[in-house]
Amino acid sequence: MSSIDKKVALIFGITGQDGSYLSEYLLSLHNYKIIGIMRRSSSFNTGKIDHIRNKIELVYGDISDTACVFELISKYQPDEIYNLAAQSHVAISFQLEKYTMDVDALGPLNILQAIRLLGLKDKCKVYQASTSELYGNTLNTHHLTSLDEHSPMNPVSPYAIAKLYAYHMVRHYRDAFGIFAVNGILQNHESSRRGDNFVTKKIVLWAKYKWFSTFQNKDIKNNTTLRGDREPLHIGKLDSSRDWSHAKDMVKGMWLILQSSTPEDYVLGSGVRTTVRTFIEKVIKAFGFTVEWKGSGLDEKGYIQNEVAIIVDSRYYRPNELSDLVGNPEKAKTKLGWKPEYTIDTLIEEMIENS
Ligand code: NAP
Ligand code: G4F
Repeated sequence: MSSIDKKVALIFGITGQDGSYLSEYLLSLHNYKIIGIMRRSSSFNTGKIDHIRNKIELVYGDISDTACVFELISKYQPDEIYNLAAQSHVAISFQLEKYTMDVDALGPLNILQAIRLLGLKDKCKVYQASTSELYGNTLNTHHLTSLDEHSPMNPVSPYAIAKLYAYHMVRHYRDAFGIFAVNGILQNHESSRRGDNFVTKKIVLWAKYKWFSTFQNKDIKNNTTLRGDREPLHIGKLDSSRDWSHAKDMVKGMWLILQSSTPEDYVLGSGVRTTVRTFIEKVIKAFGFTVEWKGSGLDEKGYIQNEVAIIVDSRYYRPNELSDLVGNPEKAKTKLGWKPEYTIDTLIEEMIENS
């Protein structure tokens, strides 16, 4: 296919976990020209996309800079925009309230306004990275078994409040101006490319590099000992649960959502909930060991071979905790034919192998 026939995809947030997998996925389809927007940073931030750099075009930009967003959209006239850019850490949003609002709420507005004011309504579709955080503790307060597109939204963090504004703006632009703008309401998704300070990656990095010592062999279960210089894991709420998928499965869903004949919002997730405690147990088991828990609350500790390995630490508690999330992806499965390939166990395997 010649470059003239290719669709132009503009990806905000290309240097992040999802941006890197989405780029790989679009490249595998062979009919996309990919323009990635990267932020200027004091050290290089392209580690997750360096392997595909010669197949994509990278430009500097910032989603909170209105003129910059207008100029980029005007210059590239994209067929599809994927907005994955965000201050994406929930706990940190309690310390960066306004910044999180500028990037996560007003950033998407810049994109929507540009499409409208540049007259690109019939040319350009836009995907907004919405989140299961929008629901807050609705599962508990409304006695629901899972979260779908109609579940009440009650955000409990500055991050979720900012994302809720963007979610509604996307729907507003769709209804008021006829723009093909859609929300993917995604449950948590992880991988070896996950940021190091999200809980799953933090646990995997600790196990692999701070507690266990593995030989250069794929059979880690039978080739692991304890490190001589091991350090315990400091962790927050052990009994919070999340619906963890692999990011590779999620980016395929993002693309499917944009290919639909009608613009609609979709929930993506595995439909399986796992607590932080169980995630830790599964990771430790993958190394061939078991953990024994003693105590409760802030006094609880995890022991491996009678040695303190996990310490509950209030530094990782949030001012307002979202304790339970599990999605119902039935609409995406039925209407889009979306089908995830990873399970929680194969996700953990991939994370341990490649982190
Ligand atoms: P991530 O790894 O933190 O990536 C975020 C991306 O946004 C990075 O490329 C980052 O650039 C970029 N970015 C941050 N501020 C920006 C700004 N002002 N202008 C332009 N780019 C900016 O997040 P992710 O896990 O891939 O998630 C992708 C999106 O999905 C985010 O919007 C997140 O909120 C949302 N989401 C994620 C999950 C999940 O479980 N992963 C679930 C639901 C929704 P740098 O590399 O320079 O930092
Ligand atoms: O890994 P987390 O920081 O992810 P969280 O807060 O669920 O947010 C992620 O998923 C959202 C979708 O639901 C995205 F919108 C968002 O951008 C991000 O990708 O924390 C998961 C759980 C929480 O309950 C947290 O309190 O783990 C608990 N936790 C316990 N100890 C910890 C820790 N979280 C972190 N980051 N670090 C801890 O030490």
